[in-house]
Amino acid sequence: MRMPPMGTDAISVMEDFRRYFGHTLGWDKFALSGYPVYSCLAHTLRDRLIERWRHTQRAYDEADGKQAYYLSLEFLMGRAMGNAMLNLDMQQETAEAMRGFGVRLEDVQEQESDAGLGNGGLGRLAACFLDSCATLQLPVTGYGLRYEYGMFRQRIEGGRQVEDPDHWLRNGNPWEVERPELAVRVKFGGRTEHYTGKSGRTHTRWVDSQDVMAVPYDMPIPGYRNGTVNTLRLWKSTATEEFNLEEFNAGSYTEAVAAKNAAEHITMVLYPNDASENGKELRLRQQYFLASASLQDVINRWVAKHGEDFSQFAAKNAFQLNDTHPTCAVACLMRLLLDDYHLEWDEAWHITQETMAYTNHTLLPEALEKWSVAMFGRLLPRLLEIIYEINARFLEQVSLRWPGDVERVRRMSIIEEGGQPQVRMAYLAVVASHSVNGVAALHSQLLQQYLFRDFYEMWPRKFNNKTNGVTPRRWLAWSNPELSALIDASIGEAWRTNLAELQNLRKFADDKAFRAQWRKIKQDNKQRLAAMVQRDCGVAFDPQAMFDVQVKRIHEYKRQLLNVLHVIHLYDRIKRGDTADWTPRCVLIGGKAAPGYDMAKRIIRLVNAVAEVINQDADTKGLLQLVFLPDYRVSAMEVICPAAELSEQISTAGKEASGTGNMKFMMNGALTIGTLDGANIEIREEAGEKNFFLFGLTADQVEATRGHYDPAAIMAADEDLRRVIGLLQSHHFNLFEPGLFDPIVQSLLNPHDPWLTLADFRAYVEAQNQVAAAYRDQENWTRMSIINTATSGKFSSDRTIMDYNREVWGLAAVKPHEE
Ligand code: 26Q
Repeated sequence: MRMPPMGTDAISVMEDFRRYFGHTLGWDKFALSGYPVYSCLAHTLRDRLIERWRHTQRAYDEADGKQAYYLSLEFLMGRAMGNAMLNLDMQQETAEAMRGFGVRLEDVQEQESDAGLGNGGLGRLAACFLDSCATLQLPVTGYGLRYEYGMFRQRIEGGRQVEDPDHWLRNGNPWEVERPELAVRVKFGGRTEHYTGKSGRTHTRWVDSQDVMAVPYDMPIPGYRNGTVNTLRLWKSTATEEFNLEEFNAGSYTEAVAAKNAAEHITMVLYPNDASENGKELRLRQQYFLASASLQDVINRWVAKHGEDFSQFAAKNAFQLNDTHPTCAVACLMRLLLDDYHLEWDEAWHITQETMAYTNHTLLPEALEKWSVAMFGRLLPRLLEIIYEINARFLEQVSLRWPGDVERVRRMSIIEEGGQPQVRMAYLAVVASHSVNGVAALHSQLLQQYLFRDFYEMWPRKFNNKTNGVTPRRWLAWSNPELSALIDASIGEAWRTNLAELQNLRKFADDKAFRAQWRKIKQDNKQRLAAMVQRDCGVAFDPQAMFDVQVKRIHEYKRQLLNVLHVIHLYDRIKRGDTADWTPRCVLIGGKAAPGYDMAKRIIRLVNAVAEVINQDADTKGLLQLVFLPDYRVSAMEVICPAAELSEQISTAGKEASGTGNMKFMMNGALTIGTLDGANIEIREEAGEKNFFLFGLTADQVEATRGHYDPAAIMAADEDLRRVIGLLQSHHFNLFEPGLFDPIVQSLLNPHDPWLTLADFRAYVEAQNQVAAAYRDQENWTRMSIINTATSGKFSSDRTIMDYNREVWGLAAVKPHEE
């Protein structure tokens, strides 16, 4: 069907909006506010996306080139409306149209709830990657789960984190399109049996299974002003039709309803842990459900187009595993090729290895996924058989290469033997993939040195690095419109799709008038953040003070505690009257704690307790403020990162795989105080060491310190630290609940503290003193700020995706054509 292209001008927007308002959605004029307006505008914009979506998918189909699939249990998309307007280049027109109805566009956008289908870095990385793939016009599809409940909403009550369910779909989701006709069936439980096929060959089939349906919901992923719209396909679980019928006919009404319930449970809720909480059966169900549905979807399309000839499959398909979470995909693909299409093992294995690639996001041992063989076998009997076969063939290779080295074979086995044998998902991913990467240079190197040492020895060429990046569209163009306009006026607009162009800003660092404009914009952004802090914390931040920010998941390795110790030290200095040449600071800490992570929750209580004492003490006035900002999420970061002046990236060296918040802050002109960890190292390389506040042990020093770490000796040598710990021990911040923070103090003083927090205290305080001194010279600070933005080009996710594409996927870009 031929259709004229839809207008993107204000008049067209108004017409469509009016039509949606009056007819389709059936609201009357008294409702010209709030959610109805949002919904109608969303539909109006969505129509423009869907048109481009059709053209893009048609072009991909006709090009018949290789396609890639990004498999991830998390996509932390945030809001879609602003992104749609930005990428369609319809911001001005839409704002004008809304003004025509007497509505403020900003208010409309506030109606959208974040799509919070992720925990943190790994989920947001997936979202940035989709934006870059669409912008680079690469045929990449995201596959994930459509959780009914995303990341919980965080409230603070009496200083404590309270979790509220995030029922983000309550009002419907205008950004998704249900595709019931593409539903697939996913098997659970049952058993396997062998049978002889027509050709006389023996095959295996998975029988007596309890099946669940996977229904896809597609979300459009627009590229930046290029006509491309890619797809994020999210699966929802539902009960199978005939299973229902059978049960109902047998008269077991309640059993049928219960079965339906169990099926729908699978995609009910996102697990809110960004590490650990291993071994939960529902989590394995989720992982397998995603893998199975996505692979069937790809294979169904393949067979529809090419028949059962898989000889070109590996040349035309690539799967990227976002950590081990979707690693069942390896066994799912093998099963489909072996059992459903009767390929020989070697051919199926070749295809699997050629198509699978694995990205690791953590070295923390508690985050490495293992599944009990017993549970795995009960839930996924056929997959376990396949994994055993993969392992047997793999271990044979190991013993051929290292004859007699039984210890090595034991170490490298995908199955960890013992009382309760376990499937090691990371090893399965490494064995089955042709590419294994870490997410920053240091992290990739540590993977080769420690976690995957044996595997690196066996297959050095499999291992590579892909330093993370973030999309400059959302994290600069959208979040910081004023700064973007200044950059456009100075160096043109090309930076939006070629971030290296920001280099051209360097020369403006020495331009006094430019610096004044730069400062003015930061000031405006600080006002905006101050308003949010006022609304959400009831604290009036002084916009003249330095904005010092640490937002990320709460975890001991990220060392929010080190930040708090420094704040307490500043407070102590104020109380002692040691305030000569003081640099006023507003410290903001935000982030969610996994609901079962006791220490993280206690750290939140500490931040709030310290904040309460500091903010109400008259002596700190104009010198120091501290808040814990509740419900840190994507849309909050859009306000926070343009306003930050100091970015806290203070993890124990070797523990933060990359970090990506650090990149958003840098792009927006914040200076970093950080350890030599993750991408901080590369940020410092790009910015230059003079424009980065470095402190702390290196990853090597951290490892060398273990075993003879002596916090008592550090205390003995440091009067400031003794005073800070003394304040904590004397219950200065918890007079009404003595003992509350004792576990925190104990962990800091423990010689086995894995995070070596006190080891870095002195160096951190000294680096903070340098920060304070540097801030007093506003001209030079602004210079450094400009240089940070100017040198942030490397940290565009466009660069990361070009690296993946060049070295792992090998896709050709495809331009959509008009009908
Ligand atoms: C595992 C088992 C059971 C339930 C949940 C999980 C789980 C879920 C999410 C484990 C880990 C995650 C997320 C990890 C994560 O976000 N890692 C971060 O990834 C970023 C992108 O590469 C890096 O920048 C960060 O350094 C890394 O911490």
